Order: sequence, then C-alpha cells, then structure tokens
Amino acid sequence: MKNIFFLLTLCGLSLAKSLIAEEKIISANSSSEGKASSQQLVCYDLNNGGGSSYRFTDYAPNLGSYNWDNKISSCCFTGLWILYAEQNYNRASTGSSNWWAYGDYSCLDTPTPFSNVASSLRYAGGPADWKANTLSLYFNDYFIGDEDFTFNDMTQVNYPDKAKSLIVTGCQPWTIYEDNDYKGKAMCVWPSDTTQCTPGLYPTATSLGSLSDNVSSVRRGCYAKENLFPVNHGLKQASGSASGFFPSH
Ligand SMILES: [Ca+2]
Ligand SMILES: [Ca+2]
Repeated sequence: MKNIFFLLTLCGLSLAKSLIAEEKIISANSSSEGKASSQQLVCYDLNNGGGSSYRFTDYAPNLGSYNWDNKISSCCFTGLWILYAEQNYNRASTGSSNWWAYGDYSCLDTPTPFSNVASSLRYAGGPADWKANTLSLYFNDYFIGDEDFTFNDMTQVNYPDKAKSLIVTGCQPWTIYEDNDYKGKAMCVWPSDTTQCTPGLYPTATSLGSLSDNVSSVRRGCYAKENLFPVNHGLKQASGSASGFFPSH
C-alpha cells in the first residue's frame, strides 16, 4: 500500500444543475492491446488496507445499500474509479467533494478530508477493459452528476451541449464537435499517454475551452487541427496510476 501517486490538486466549484438521470449502457467490448483488466475497486474500512473490505465491480449510486456509507478509508483501484461524498454521484450537490484514481491495483488511502465520506461510486470507461477506447461526458465539473458515455462515434450525443468535464480512456484520441454530424468548431481530446493507454482527464469546463457546454457530436480519432490536452497529459508514472481530489483543500 505504498504506491507513489501523483495528486492532482484541483479546485473549483460547479454551479451547474444536474439534469436527466441516465444509466450507462454496458456494451461488450475488447481491446487489442494485450490482456484486458476489468474495472474493480476493493475498498477498506481503515487506512492502508485495514479492517473489513468490499470489492466493487459496478456502479454503486448508494453505498448505504452495501452497508458501506461513510465508511471507506482506503481502496485498491484497478481501472478508473470516482468516489463521491453524496449519493447519486453528487447529482443533487454538485459542490460536494469527490476523489478519483486509476491504476492497475493501485492502493491508496483516501485524502484525509474524504475518509468515511464516500456515499456513491462508479467507474469511467469500459467495464470489461478499463483501457478500451471510450469517451465519457459529464454534465458538471469534476465528473459529477449525469453522464453521456460511448464506445462509438455519435453524429449526435444523447445530451447535446451539456458536457462540462470529460474522460478519454484507451489509446486513441477523440474529436469533439460543436455541431451535429461532426461539424462546427472541433477539437481533439486525448488519453494522458497513448502508449500506456492511461485515461485523459478534463475535469472542468475550463479544461474544455470553448467547447464546454457545447459538444454535440463525437468521433474516435483526431480530425481537428486544435488539440486540447488533458490536465494529466504526459504524466508517466512507473505504476501507470494517478489520483485527484475535489476540492483540493
Ligand atoms: Ca473507515
Ligand atoms: Ca457521505
């Protein structure tokens, strides 16, 4: 439990209101890049992997239903997981804190202010392979609230003009567009590292530039001149892991 990790100290406050509830559509997928690792999060009551534990493999909008509300103090991350202070991914309380990390069985204590705080959690990206090529669009800063998720090109996303933060998983960039049918202003968004195929994090409306609240279509591959690099761009960790906490204080 001593993995060195990079702490993305990010702060801010989203005033956005969450919108329509959406369930992630789970699709079968596979990666051509070696052995696929399913998303898995093992959490513990105490720091440093102590006390009772629970292994999560799916979205948990209410940790109370697992008897794990306000109990988590450390976790081992396989894939990319986001833990939230409130139920339903902070949908009703978009200024509440959250904590995220990715890695291949990367074990971390929660940030001190987040110990015994998590009330919901979910992964980002593909369920069967956390390095599958996917794009997740979130309706609030810091991956909070409702989301729009895809493995595939979309001439119109399910909820146009809603994304304030996003996550790219896999090895490939995507192009995000202002208008339907891959038209209008366009920018490429990237994984943090195209060799390690580690996720690219765009945690705020600011990190999406002029396409914040303005994404209407998306397709895999980079077809735009303008590149928008993730906040963790070029972050090369031997462990291939990283984490962040909102707010940073
Ligand atoms: Ca605890
Ligand atoms: Ca809580």
